[in-house]
Amino acid sequence: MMVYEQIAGFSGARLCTMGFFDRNRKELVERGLDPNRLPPGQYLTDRFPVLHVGDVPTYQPGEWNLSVGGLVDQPFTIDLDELRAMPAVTLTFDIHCVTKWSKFDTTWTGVLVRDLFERAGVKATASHVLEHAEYGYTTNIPLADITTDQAMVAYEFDGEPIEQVHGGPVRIVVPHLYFWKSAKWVRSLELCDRDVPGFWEKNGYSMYGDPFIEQRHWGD
Ligand SMILES: Nc1nc2c(c(=O)[nH]1)N[C@H]1C(S)=C(S)[C@@H](COP(=O)(O)O)O[C@H]1N2
Ligand SMILES: [Mo]
Repeated sequence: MMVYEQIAGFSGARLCTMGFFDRNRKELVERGLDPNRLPPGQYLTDRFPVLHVGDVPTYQPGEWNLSVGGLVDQPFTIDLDELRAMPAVTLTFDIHCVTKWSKFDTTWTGVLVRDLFERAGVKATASHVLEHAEYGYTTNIPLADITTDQAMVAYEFDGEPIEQVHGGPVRIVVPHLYFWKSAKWVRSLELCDRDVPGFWEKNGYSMYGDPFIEQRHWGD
């Protein structure tokens, strides 16, 4: 398995008696930021690390589409133009990767997942969602966590189309869970009546992934 990870500027070296993480947290306070925004065991970066398994898809935005299916009344498939025609939200939030970087105030534009689900008509038996992305990446999430007023199918970052390395043309963004729950290059959302482990979840990562209580692995 090939995991591509680019975390510039992080060496983990101890430059003084204080460890990297303590120093990073101290700098955050000095910058006037609320330290409670940084979950335990995380460090703040101003960069935007790129992290994924395998290759970056090479398709053109016109070739992309998204299916909503599984336990819904009206399964449908939507292309990028149709997605862009839906009511959009632009929201700013902090993101947290299980490899310990956090980034504050990232701004995304897209459609709330719950608006897509409303169109599909979620059956009463649905309790979880499996996000399916290009090349077979999957991640599982409770229905309630992907239908918040923040969870979105995003097509812009900082007012520009999402770069392909960051999941463009379209990715999921669910800010309150570790960022592996936010599938890049998302292609379908499957409503399920049980919690089915996705790619990292099968490999020992938490079924839920709350960064504020460090639910990194099974049993956390
Ligand atoms: N399709 C796909 N989505 C993915 C991943 C992946 O490997 N494949 N990695 C996840 C992980 S672990 C993280 S931290 C974020 C990274 O997003 P970024 O590269 O835009 O920072 O994407 C998530 N979504
Ligand atoms: Mo991650």
